[in-house]
Amino acid sequence: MKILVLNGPNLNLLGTREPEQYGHATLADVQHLCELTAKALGHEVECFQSNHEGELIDKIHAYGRLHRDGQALGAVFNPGAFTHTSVALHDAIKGTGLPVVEIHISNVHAREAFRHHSYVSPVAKGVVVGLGIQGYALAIQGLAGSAL
Ligand code: CA2
Repeated sequence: MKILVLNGPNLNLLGTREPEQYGHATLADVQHLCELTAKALGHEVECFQSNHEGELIDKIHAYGRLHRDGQALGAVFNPGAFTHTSVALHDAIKGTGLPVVEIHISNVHAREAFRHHSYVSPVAKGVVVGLGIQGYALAIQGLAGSAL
């Protein structure tokens, strides 16, 4: 089955700045970790990153159709700063019924107050926060386990 690993705005900068917040790993390292994790569970990942809200919504719609047709388990989604602003992403996840595990590399609850609210969490199956890029692997395991 396919699993979408979806990353939102500025996550293409991983590993280039703010290592105290996000570590030294790059988005390519995240992709490699996700591919290995999914393969060990008998699944395959597609990794997609965009800085544009509409492109993230289009990808959620596409995977909503794949999920409905029995070809995708769901998505692991780090919406970046759109987490805290996007009713449109909330509606896309709710409207498609795509199972989504939300993941944040940093512990958003230990940071600024504006990062404490997520529009995605109420429509996510689960949330992984503050465990670094290892959180992506845990989110994949959670998604795969909850589909059993
Ligand atoms: O902790 C996370 O994973 C976040 O989703 C990351 C977002 C932030 O807005 C959320 O509140 C929490 C920011 C992603 C930007 O990533 C960068 C990485 C390196 C350098 C600059 C930005």
